[in-house]
Amino acid sequence: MMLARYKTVVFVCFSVLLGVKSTFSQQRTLKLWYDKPATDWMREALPIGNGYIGAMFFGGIGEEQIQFSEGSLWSGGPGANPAYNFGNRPDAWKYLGKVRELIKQGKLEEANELVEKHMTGVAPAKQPGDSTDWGDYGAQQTMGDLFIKIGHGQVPVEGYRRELDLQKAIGQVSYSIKGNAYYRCFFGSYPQGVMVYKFTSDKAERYVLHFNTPQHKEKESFEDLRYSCVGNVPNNKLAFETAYQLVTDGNVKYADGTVSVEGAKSLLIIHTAATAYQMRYPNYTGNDFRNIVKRRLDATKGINDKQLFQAHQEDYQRLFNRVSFHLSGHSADHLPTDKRQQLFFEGGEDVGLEQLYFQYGRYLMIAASRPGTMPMHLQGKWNNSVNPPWAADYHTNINEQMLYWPAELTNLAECHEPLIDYIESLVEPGKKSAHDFFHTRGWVVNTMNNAFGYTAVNWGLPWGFYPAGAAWLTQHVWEHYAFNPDKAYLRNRAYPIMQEAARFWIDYLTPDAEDHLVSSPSYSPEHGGISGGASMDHQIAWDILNNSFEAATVLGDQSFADTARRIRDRILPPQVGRWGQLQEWKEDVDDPHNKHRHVSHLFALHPGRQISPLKTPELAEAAKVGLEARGDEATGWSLGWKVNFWARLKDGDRALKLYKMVIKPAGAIKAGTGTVNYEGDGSGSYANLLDAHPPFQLDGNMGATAGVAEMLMQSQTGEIELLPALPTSWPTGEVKGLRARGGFTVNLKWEAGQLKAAEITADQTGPKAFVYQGKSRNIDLVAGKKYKLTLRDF
Ligand code: FUC
Repeated sequence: MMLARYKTVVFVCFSVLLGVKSTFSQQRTLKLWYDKPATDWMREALPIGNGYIGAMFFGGIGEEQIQFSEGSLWSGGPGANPAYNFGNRPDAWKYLGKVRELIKQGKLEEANELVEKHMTGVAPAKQPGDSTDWGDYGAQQTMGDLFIKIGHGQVPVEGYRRELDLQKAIGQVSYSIKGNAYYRCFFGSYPQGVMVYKFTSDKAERYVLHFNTPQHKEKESFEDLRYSCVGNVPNNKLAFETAYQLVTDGNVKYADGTVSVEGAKSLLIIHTAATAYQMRYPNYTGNDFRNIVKRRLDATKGINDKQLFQAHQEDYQRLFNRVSFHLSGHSADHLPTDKRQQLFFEGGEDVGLEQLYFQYGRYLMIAASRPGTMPMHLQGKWNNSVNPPWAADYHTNINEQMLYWPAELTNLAECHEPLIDYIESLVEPGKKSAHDFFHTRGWVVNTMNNAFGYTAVNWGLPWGFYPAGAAWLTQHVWEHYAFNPDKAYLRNRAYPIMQEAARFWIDYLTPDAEDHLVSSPSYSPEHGGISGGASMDHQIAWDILNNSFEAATVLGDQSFADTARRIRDRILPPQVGRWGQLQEWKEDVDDPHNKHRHVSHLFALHPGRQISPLKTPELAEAAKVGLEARGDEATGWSLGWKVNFWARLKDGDRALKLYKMVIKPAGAIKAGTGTVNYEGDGSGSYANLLDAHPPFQLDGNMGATAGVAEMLMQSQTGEIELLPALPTSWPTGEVKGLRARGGFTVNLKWEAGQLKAAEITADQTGPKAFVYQGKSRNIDLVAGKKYKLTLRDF
């Protein structure tokens, strides 16, 4: 340890003397930093969070703006409309037979018309006077902004720096005015359920605090240095409280919602918020939010900011430090992140930025998704609007799942839990939707899902028709077990959800002329129209039945295992078409020039496991043909998905090319407009490294982080494959703490493009196969004991 530190110091000194930048990664800082304040929320402000609350700070000189949102603050649901019925249409299923018949006869237009008329869900209803876009479907809501005016005002400052430190999960702003230093520090504490904002200065300062919100303020109060605002969402009257406790050496006054602090060298703001929302069908209310706010703030009494910080550090680093990732090569940490990103785009080497972006995904997940909090939505937990793009909801035709792809792979299993809770909460409303629309057992969700169990087919055709969303979500429920084999979890929580998701498909699939089971009506997400036999449905049905078969086998439920396997094996297998492509539909109608962002028919390659170069090389080749044809350019999340596809196809260089396209400045190719763009113009990442669809969607960040893990290790085929898609420009590096299915923690070191050492720790005793460059090696592992593999072992 001492020696390592000594070497580091010597190396840094040498580097400085020689005027070269460090080529070894240990000194890299994992910081995003800028030399000016943010002026744009989406592109520049920096995200912090405590799982419950997502906040963005701007670092303005004369005024700090902290915008925040609590994950459960939603418009819509029963509170917005007493007739809200989760979108369901109880008679929809009566048209299913006719639709199927029309599809069989090739009358697709008529089938589409019938589905549109009778089998789509109830559109969002608006009450008189409701000015929101989403009516009783609702949208995730901003809670508002805390503005903090600083006495010195908007004046010239020296040495301005605004940063986000991923190692510590803190935001910082520093500068000086005529030799007097000013410093701000911001962080979110999950254990305490609070956000902490600290302002200090050499010179006593004046601060004026004001909370602005587009929601309805019912009552503001100030007592014992505690500000509170109780309010509600105008659309559904969902109640909330946000409050902050001040700790300061200054004099504090309160009048009309404004708090002023005079003569303070130190101002500590401990902030929290909660809502009446409860994730419980059918009412979704009843949370004792006022008590929660009080309890959280009372619990910080007598604790100083150092102790708050300490508790946050311990909590955060326990998760974050599980994975380290270092690449040998040039790192431009000395440049502000926006400049660095631009140079990188222009072709400058910056493996440090590649490391940073990977870890940023992990940081964002820890900040946005912790046990007991809402699942991440399209923007994670960060939303500054009452009408956010796509309602900032839970989209299940790719986005919600992608948000959680890195959870298990990058050793953040706990962060997966909010998604699993959410999935569990969808089963009951989803059963009603399955019954009403399809007359089946089991449960469904469709394309867009809200916080209030809207599991119906959505109100627009064809985009809203997507019952496969449930089985795809359920893959996460299974994977949580696959990575952390805990039979009690499997039996008590996962299996019931899985069985119900499988039952929908057991009932829904129908035999074709060759006696294969096909999905009809079906729809390949946001591409084409309703038809019979969209490949993605078959692949997802295969996945849930395959996973259910394995789960049933583990739990000794022979009868369900037999059923799941029998149905699985009758599903129409992936088809290869006339130009060698994996078919998107049952019919060989794919257009080789089509560049659509959804690459749904490659689900079986990723995140599924039906296709792999190792087990099904011909199908993997057909997937590659299809992927080549789609091209690289795409919206943010689609680029992220393609990193994963290429990693699974073991083409590390192509995966890295796509990864770089995710990181490139958004709009670097054509001007990003900040508005929705489906063609890929303006995709990449903003200066704050949040991914641009455009606009901002967090799924691209998470897809990219997962993609890097897939480049370094894979375990979906049963073996653990080491460095399956190592790019040539990452010749030397090290990753520690990745997780593999079966419950393994893996550290990898490589040099000159070759494996140097793999260190494996198993959660459970048993044999395991490891693969490196096509060669396999079996080891008998004992739980908790470290095993080392080197190049010579293969
Ligand atoms: C899916 C995608 C869109 C967008 C939306 C939030 O429907 O097709 O591109 O990402 O989700």
